[in-house]
Amino acid sequence: MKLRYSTTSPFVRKVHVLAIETGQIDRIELVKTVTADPDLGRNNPLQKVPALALDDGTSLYDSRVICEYLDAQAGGTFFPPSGPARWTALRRQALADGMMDAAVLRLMESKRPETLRSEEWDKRQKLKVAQGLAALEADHLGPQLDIGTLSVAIVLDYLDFRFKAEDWRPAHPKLAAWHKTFSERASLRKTLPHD
Ligand SMILES: N[C@@H](CCC(=O)N[C@@H](CS)C(=O)NCC(=O)O)C(=O)O
Repeated sequence: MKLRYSTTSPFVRKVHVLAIETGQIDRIELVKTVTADPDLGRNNPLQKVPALALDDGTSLYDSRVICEYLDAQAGGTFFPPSGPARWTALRRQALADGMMDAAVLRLMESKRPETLRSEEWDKRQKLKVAQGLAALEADHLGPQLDIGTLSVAIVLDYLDFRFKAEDWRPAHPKLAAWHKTFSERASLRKTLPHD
């Protein structure tokens, strides 16, 4: 299997951590890919990373699908079977992914020429992240590792990586305490985002 990846993408990092945790990382060739690479379209018509090229010539995308595939291959427990734990994990993943989308869009907007940037657009994305953080502060996150808690830890690290000046910790003390302990896992430490 070949994983098209970047070292900055929080979506890629979900897949990377899950592959480490389920013991499959050695079976995956990591192919560093810039999203403008025309070749990426062969593995993901949406031209986004992560994309996983399987040995049978087919490809999987996006991070949600790849994570569930790898978990199923390994008989893992990242996606709890049907029941309340499953819906909680999937909801948390949806929230964290949505916050990642909003944060990535903010970053892209900030890179446009100043005259083209929209303050209104930035405000809309910022609101999603702020409301997401408030929802996570009110959530009862525990020590269990599943696709929900993994995605939450990764979006918090991404905010630290890209928006260091907007520290989310003071207004979200419970979330900050949870993150401090949870992010001690070796797989998370090993995959911290970097340029
Ligand atoms: N929903 C997708 C989102 C993936 C995504 O947005 N990846 C970004 C990198 S962080 C990307 O490739 N962006 C390029 C683009 O949007 O053209 C997933 O979960 O994999």
